[in-house]
Amino acid sequence: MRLLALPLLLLTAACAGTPKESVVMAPEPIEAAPPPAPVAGGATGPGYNVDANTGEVPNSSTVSQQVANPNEAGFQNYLAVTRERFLAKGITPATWNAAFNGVHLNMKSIGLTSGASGGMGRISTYLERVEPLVSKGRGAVATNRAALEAAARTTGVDPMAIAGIWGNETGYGAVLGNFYVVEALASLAYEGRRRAFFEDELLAALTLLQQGLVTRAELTGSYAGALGQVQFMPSNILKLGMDGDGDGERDLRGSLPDAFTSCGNYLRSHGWRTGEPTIAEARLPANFRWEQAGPDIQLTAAQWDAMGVSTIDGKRLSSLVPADQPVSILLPAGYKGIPIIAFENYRRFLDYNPSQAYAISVAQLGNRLAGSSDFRQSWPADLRGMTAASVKEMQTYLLRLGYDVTADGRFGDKTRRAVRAYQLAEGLPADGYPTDALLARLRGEPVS
Ligand SMILES: [Ca+2]
Repeated sequence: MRLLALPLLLLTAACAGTPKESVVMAPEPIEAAPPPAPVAGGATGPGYNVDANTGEVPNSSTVSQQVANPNEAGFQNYLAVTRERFLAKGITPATWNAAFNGVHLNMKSIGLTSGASGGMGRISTYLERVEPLVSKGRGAVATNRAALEAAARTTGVDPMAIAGIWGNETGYGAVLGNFYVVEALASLAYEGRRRAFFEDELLAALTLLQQGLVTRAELTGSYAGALGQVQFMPSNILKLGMDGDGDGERDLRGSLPDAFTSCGNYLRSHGWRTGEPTIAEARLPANFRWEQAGPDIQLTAAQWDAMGVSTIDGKRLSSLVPADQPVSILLPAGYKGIPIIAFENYRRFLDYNPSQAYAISVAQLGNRLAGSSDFRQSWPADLRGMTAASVKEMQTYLLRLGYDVTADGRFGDKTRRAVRAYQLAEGLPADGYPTDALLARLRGEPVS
């Protein structure tokens, strides 16, 4: 995708702490995360919807409400209102003034966060990035092995899982982002679709500043406000940031031990299971029922074993994780592509960034850095996935046929289930993976 440096920059935005409902930052996910809450009401007219008499924002400004026409005057009005609320929450005027001196509405942040959702995204985009990150990562890992292993000892998280996140988020520290995150977060909060989320992060960023944990210059990061080597949102630095090098400070930008330990701490706090794998290439039995695949379907390791599913090396799943662990089989490119076993630890990467493609990419990079060979099965030649417009058109047809979908152009679990049901009804391989050929069938075009 895009320019060389841009993929990393886009990836950097959607990281630690991006909640599940996020769509704004998921970079070309295989399936877009669920859509944001519907915009309530919607601002009318230009600018931020502030009552002319009272200067107050209707229904409290923390209510998500998309501003129809973001502009500088509206932004400054919004800041004036927000300032008062933040001072009531303990931010000092000095902190606020220092943080907001010279801050303007950043339309680039808004554009980048709105543009990266819908459609199916491309697993290929991620997979193409894995191999270069493997070769680059070998050097980065060798140089920093002691710090990675120390972080692993402290947190119980696989050091190569941490390296996989480090590589994917910032190219091993090469691309940390150059947005002033106070400006980015304030702009995104003002824009309104996810106001409460970005206001919380803005408050956290100002708290970091006020507590002297960062300088203003150090609040430089992604267009969506993520910071440092492993791209933590400010609230996660406060909650989960750790001092890995023992100097008493949590410096996730300048200190790799701090960044690695914090990253491990994030994964641990979300339920990382020490010593267990994340993903493995699957070998499926000839009679595998495609409708059992998908991130929304979990069977126990023992159940998959009983069906004859194994790793590509022939290992039983219950030899790798407890027999009762819920496990999914993923088909990131449909039944013609490579089947992947996704264990519980895989889901910790989704906690970091709710994009299946992202999580597969991180997991595979970690596996490769740990010495695994590349996938042995092959991907289909065309890995493009559908555009948002095509997904929307497909959803419209499915809706007309009575399937439970929303015609929003986003490919999530609901659409996956509808596609699967349609495929079953039509006697097609029910992998829940829509293609342009499926859309052609729905249109009534001749099926090749
Ligand atoms: Ca430190």
